Amino acid sequence: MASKAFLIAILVAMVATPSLATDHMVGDDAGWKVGFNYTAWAQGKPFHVGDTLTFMYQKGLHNVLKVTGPEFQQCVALNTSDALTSGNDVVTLAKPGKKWYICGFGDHCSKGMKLVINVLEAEAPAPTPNPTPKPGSSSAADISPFKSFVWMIAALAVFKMILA
Ligand SMILES: *[C@@H]1O[C@H](CO)[C@@H](O)[C@H](O)[C@H]1NC(C)=O
Ligand SMILES: *[C@@H]1O[C@H](CO)[C@@H](O)[C@H](O)[C@H]1NC(C)=O
Ligand SMILES: [Cu+2]
Repeated sequence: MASKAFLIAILVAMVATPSLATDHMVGDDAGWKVGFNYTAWAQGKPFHVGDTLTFMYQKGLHNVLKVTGPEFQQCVALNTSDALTSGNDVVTLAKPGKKWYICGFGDHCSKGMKLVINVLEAEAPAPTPNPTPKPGSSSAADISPFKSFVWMIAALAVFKMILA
């Protein structure tokens, strides 16, 4: 019974489109520091629900505060109780919309340690690339042979379990 449930779970997992979550290393190699332009860094990068932001910095020299838009504009954080301070802070983007982050140390925010991003809905499955369809080819060509194969094996396994 348990293995049957397990196989069904595998099937469900295969049907559910895997989400392609991305980890965004804030500032790339520069990390989280003063004098870096995080607006320019974020420009043109798509951020989606389920993605993560990683803030890398030397612990004790900076932090990461999630703030509101007005706080971001003024470089103040009214509520610092949720400050991230590990130096390797991973933030999961849980909801769509604008998110603002600043560093709460000294004047670091006004010296560039401020990041605003716009989080989009979870990424839709990438469309199957189909660059050069052969004229007259059937629509079955749209299904990847590997996927069909995996499906067949899984269906056979489940069938065998049910009969057993
Ligand atoms: C940061 O980059 C953005 C976008 O390229 C630009 O508009 C802005 O002026 C820059 N800020 C600073 C402080 O250089
Ligand atoms: C600060 O944020 C924490 C966590 O989000 C919240 O529980 C707390 O009530 C907030 N405090 C104030 C003064 O807003
Ligand atoms: Cu700082």
